[in-house]
Amino acid sequence: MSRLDQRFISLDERYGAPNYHPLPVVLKKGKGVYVWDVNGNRYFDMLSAYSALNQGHNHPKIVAAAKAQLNRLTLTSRAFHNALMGPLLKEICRLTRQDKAILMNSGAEAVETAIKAMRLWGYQVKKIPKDRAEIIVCRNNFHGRTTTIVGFSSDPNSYEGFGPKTPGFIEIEYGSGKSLESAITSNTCGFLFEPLQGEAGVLIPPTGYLKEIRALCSKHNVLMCADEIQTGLGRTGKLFCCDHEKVRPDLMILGKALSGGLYPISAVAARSDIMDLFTAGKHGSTFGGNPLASSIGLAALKVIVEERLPQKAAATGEYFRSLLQTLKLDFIQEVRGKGLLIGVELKKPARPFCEALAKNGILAKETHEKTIRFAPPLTITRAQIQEAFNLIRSALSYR
Ligand code: IF1
Repeated sequence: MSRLDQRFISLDERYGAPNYHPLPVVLKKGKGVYVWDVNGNRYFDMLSAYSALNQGHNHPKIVAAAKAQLNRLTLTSRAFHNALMGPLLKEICRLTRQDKAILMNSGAEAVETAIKAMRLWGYQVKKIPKDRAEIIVCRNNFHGRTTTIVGFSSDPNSYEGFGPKTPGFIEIEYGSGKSLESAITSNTCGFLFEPLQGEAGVLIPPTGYLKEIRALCSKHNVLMCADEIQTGLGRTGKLFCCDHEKVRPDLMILGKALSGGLYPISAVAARSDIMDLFTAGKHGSTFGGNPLASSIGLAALKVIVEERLPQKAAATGEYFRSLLQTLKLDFIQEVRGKGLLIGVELKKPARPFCEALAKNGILAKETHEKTIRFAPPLTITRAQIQEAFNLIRSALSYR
């Protein structure tokens, strides 16, 4: 670590809450799949801000849209209309094949929005008795950090010390249709799930699970709500992870790459009979749907579609996984993933390996102690994958 690094790290440690345990790398520039630290060293970004940078760092088209809008109008107030929110809502609806959408900022806010929508629908449409609505969630879920959301997390590190938990959430086993069906009651309004569990360690449910839960939700009049914040917008090799089984949820939650990493933008898209329940005053946000966010969101989606990023992720992801499978190292338990969301599960703690990777020019982060997650921008080329793999191989073999 250089003295320059140490200067910035000391400031973070002296003045910041210690709520992260970052690798000792201080970044100051990014372009495409690369980032540079304050000493001028170049790295492959294999985390992509947890999939917010599917389009790569500083994508020129998204940056241009943002710059143009910065000089025009950034924020109005939802008390008035603006000329950019509508086009973004329309594009989100077209891509998700949903009727209506609502714009928020962070992912957690969009999850909260979906929870409110499902409860409203439960009371007003399904006629669940007052304050009795239940939402089913999965063990090892990750949906964000608000008090309500951490209250239904099964990770003590997320919820311990933040009680009392918000009532009305029922936990089931992930990947089991049986577990879902046996938890449904007449008070169940919705089922909130990740089509692939990211934070839990890139856990892929059994084939047919998405179709099965779609059928169960329809059969029992329960809203199916997919959190595609991390898996959506191309990451897993389809535009949405639910597309792998041609399933359309009743509500879809988007975030992260909806802005290409420039700005926090999130959304919930759903059927109009659900979304129309949000009448005036029932929900809102100062910044949600503002002109700057809308212009960035439109440009970010355009890049995903025009550059065929889902198709690219499918092909380069398969190539990357096949290279990783050739690593014959006795401490590797499993290589798994979908598209460019890849987990390498080790038989021992992953942190020292992530530190070794960083020294070799690869930025990746451990998840759940023993899994290294590789999730580069979807713009990464085959040649870049090859180059990155060589660095990964030498870092892992050397340790
Ligand atoms: C952290 C993980 C990723 C998400 C899903 C909602 C949200 C997230 C499926 C909330 C956010 C983040 C947040 C970040 C770490 C990160 C993460 F490691 F925790 F699991 F991506 F892999 N639903 N995920 O993945 O979105 O409010 O943050 O915008 O909290 O440290 P947000």
